Amino acid sequence: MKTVGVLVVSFKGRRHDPDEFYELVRSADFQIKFSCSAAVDKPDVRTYVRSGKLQELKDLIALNSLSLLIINRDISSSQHRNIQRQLCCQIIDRTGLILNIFAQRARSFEGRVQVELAQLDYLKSKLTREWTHLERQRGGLGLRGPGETQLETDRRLLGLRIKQLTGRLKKIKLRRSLAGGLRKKKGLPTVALVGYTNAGKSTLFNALTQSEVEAKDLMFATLDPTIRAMEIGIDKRVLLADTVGFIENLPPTLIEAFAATLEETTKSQLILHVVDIADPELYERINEVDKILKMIGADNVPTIMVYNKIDLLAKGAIKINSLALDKTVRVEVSATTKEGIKALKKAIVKNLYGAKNRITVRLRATGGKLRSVFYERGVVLNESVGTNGDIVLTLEVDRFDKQLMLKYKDIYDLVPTDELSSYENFDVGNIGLKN
Ligand SMILES: Nc1nc2c(ncn2[C@@H]2O[C@H](COP(=O)(O)OP(=O)(O)OP(=O)(O)O)[C@@H](O)[C@H]2O)c(=O)[nH]1
Ligand SMILES: [Mg+2]
Repeated sequence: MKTVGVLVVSFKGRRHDPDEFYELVRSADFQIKFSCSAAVDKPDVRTYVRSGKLQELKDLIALNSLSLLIINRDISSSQHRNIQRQLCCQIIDRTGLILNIFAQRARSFEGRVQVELAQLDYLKSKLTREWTHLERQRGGLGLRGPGETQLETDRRLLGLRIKQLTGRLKKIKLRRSLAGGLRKKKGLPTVALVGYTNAGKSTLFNALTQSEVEAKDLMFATLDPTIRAMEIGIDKRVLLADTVGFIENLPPTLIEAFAATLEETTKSQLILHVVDIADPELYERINEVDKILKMIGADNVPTIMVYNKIDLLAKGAIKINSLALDKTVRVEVSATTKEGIKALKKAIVKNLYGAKNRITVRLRATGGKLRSVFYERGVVLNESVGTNGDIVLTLEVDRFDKQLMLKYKDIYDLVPTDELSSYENFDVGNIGLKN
């Protein structure tokens, strides 16, 4: 484990809790030798903190004979360069730290490509005249184009690699969307676990699917999405996706690189937003996650708020029900003791499938396939033959069946029946009633 020094910068008049940052440092497998804090009005343009602070840092670094300092903020390339030069040690800023963790965690091919892409993007932003790392590489390769300066060469090489990786990601994404199409054909809806890092998504995933994916008291323990089937009631299976956790000010380069993975969330039929109920910054975290969901275009997916870790609350403590004012569906669970898991499954069923409605449809000549789909899904109550030889089916369908029916809306008619009330409930506009 490498030992490091950390610099915690806070802005005067604004509260800052460094715990999350320490957690990040620990999650990157670094051991903190010293932590030095600085309160500033605004960052110094050249060195982020004042020269007095830099001197203090220099002494601490020498005293502990360290070669790495981690800063809890993002700094510009020139600040990076200036601080590095003055302290004579390597500097990592917040985005660099998060990228570092992601690089350690990436297992799948896609994950590794995504992280490398984000790293290159980050490097590009830090690429300055002083950048020497790539220069050394180039020396051996002799790739400089005619009339190019070193900096131009480096930029060009980075650009090439970025282009190559982006192309690769596109291919992976295509494959993923094909797989997604296959899943849809099987008629299984997808439910995505989403939430702040360390909220307990993977533990909950294991509890819901009886699997054993890695769940750890580390930030960003999960990087690659995992999808498993989950039984939720008789004859009902859905696909559950465990996804990468979010964090405040998630570096944009990461969001971009992970867009394909995050699509799992955007395209899902239901989101389980997992929250650590024992987290003192609960509401800030919820807001942060909502913000990112919006950014990736998943804010319209129906959501259940899952308040996890209720075992950590003292018995009789005020739970979220009396605290939260929003109208969304809420369930309280403990992924470790499994309390509330049944209620959660019920909420999922209710949310995905909704109430059932009875409808009658008349299939046209081409409707044989749809008839077998109905039978496969077990929604047929009655079948008869209409006057002109059409097949007339009475069905009991839920919201998910209705979505499936949309696909076939050209090969059947809804038949008006006496049960007008259930007809109205059916939300016919949605599936294209022929009149
Ligand atoms: N007491 C208690 N601890 C829990 C519960 N659920 C999860 N944890 C713990 O919380 C920590 C984080 O759990 P994970 O399931 O890895 O969290 P995650 O949301 O998947 O985290 P990332 O993948 O890092 O985003 C682990 O140490 C779990 O054991 C719970 O219901 N009660
Ligand atoms: Mg996880």
